[in-house]
Amino acid sequence: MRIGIVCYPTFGGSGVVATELGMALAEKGHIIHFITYDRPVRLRDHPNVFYHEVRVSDYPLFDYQPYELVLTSKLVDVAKYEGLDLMHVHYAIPHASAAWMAQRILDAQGIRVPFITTLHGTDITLVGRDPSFEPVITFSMERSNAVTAVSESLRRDTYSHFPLKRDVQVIPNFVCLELYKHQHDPSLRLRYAPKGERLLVHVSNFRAVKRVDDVVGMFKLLRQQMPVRLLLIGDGPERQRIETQCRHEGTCDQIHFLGKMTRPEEVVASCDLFVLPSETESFGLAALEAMACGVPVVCSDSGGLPEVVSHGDSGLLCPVGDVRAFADAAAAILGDDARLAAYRQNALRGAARFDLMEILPRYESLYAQVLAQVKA
Ligand code: GMT
Repeated sequence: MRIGIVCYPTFGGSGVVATELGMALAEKGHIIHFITYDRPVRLRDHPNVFYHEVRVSDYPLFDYQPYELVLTSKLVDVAKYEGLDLMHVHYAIPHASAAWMAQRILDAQGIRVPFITTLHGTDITLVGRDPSFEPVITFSMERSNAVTAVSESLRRDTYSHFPLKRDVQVIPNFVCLELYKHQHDPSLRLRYAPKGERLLVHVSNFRAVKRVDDVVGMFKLLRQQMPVRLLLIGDGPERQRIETQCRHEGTCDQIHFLGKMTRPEEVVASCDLFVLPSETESFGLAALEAMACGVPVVCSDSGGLPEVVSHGDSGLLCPVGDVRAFADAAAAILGDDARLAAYRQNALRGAARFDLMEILPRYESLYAQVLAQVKA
């Protein structure tokens, strides 16, 4: 199949999932065209993969550049000249409405190209709910040839936040287990945990919804119980404030800010525990990636996280905002070598449920279904 993939090219989970899906489809022989405003961070060179940049001009009349329109035109262009069989857009805003408009334009020229919308999280739970977006999101979901959500929780949220009548199919996020290794890197341990301390790690885009303050809060409580160090990977709006606070408190030798990384799993694999105290998380791809490295997870019991992390098995779930519960949960996992080893094994086993090899055929069969409907 010739598939056009639209996504955000940044470090967010939706872009990562879209990119890894495209790479895996390319590996299976499909021809994949990525259409977005920058090269997706995880995109690797492959003979079956092509990247089309959506360039927005800076015409002085526009206070706000019309990205959605330029994206639509690019979609029409790629669909027409590369002979796309279908478009798969990740994150509803503004990709679903752009795909719908492209579809209408192509249709007027006698070219039928269906599109699938994959909902990822904040497009439904935070941004999409905003009344200034709602009518467009509802409409473009209704008009998509298929809609998928990355967890049961997100599917439920979609129906509770939007007056949607159509079906939404759950296809969970995945991880390519082959790409992950489970060994500690001795040099990394020496750098960040030189006295054999337990090593905690958090990866996010440092938005308020991630509650990075709680990571630091639970860490401060935990270090009263055992020698620990914390690695914070990623960057975003909250980082500066939290880093400044750590400098004032003199904890820079214990908390390390590593910034954005293209392959965070190379660091995560050397850590003992992944912490994700998010307010809400439709799935929690970062938690799954940690599990795929054999790292157990302490996370909030909100959104789709309980679908990914099994309480008392691959990690522990805590109430949102309860830093004491997070610290106690971390202590329970880290306090004993044998228990930590068991959690590590369970994390690996838990991640295997989301192996790419299991999930990829579900997307392929959805594509085939949609194409068959359009041809019928
Ligand atoms: O919040 C992020 O980390 C970015 C965001 C995105 O769309 O790029 O992530 C959402 O999609 C991910 C991939 O499906 C999910 O794993 C995240 O849980 C989800 N984030 C939230 O729901 C807050």
